[in-house]
Amino acid sequence: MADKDKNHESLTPGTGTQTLVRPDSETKQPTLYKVIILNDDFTPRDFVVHVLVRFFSKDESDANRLMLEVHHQGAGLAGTFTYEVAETKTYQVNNYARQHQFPLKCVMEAE
Ligand code: TYC
Repeated sequence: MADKDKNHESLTPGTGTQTLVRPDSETKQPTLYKVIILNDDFTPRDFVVHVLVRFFSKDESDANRLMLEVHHQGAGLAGTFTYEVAETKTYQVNNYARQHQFPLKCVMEAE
């Protein structure tokens, strides 16, 4: 208590910290980015499934479903993230595929 008085904290009710609150209309939501995985003719299906499990935390059956969707439709949504997370995942997947000499690619786009 003596310490608190020294810091004048006892003059501020509550926690001793202040929170500034904006009206909802002024609160900005961060822009989200889609990470889209693209089809190609060479990357093995199993490798795509493995990538979806490893980098996008899919379970095996969701990963398999998404892989087939991409295989048949050309592209598919791997996930939606903040800018930095989307950028990191895109970079990691493209590097990982290149290291294994597969042409698999992800791209990101603003939602
Ligand atoms: N089209 C590939 C094949 O036939 C499989 C594949 C699926 C590749 C999804 C990339 O994002 C992809 N081996």
